[in-house]
Amino acid sequence: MTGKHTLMLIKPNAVKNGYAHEIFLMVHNNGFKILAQKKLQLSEREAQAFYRVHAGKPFFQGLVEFMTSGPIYAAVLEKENAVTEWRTLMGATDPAKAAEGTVRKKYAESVQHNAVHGSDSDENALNEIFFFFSAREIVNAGGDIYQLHDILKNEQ
Ligand code: IDP
Ligand code: MG
Repeated sequence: MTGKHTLMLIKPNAVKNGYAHEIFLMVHNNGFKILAQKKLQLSEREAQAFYRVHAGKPFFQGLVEFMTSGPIYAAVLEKENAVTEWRTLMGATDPAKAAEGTVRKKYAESVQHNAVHGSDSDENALNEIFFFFSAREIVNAGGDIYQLHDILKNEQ
């Protein structure tokens, strides 16, 4: 495990509300390198696959509908201890419980419409990064080649 990378999504509500730029700035100002990023809209099958660990939960169908409702940003963030660092800056899933100064405290509207996603482990981070980005895209993004090598090694 590298521990240096995580996947961030900026969810449809935050993009629609015009917060994407401010969220990228918060990420940058907190010492993350934005290694690669893209704007896209998820299909139903993609959203179901990305959130498959939640399949069967009462909020699953609503989550898929929400996540496919408009464009999102996907980004690979790089920092020491990236998964924990980004989850700390992102804040709690429920914005009512999110700490002051976190992204969700500022920009989330509800538990479902909570503005951003972050991976929850190094292993999931690698899987989620490669759900959205090819190795070629990451290499072409110009990240630190030794750290990239760690990512690619972990993909095997
Ligand atoms: P996380 O995004 O903080 O990791 P997870 O438990 O992995 O939280 O849930 C994934 C996403 O599913 C949440 O970010 C949120 O959008 C949605 N979600 C989670 N729990 C609920 C709920 O109780 N009601 C509605 N949506 C939920
Ligand atoms: Mg999660």
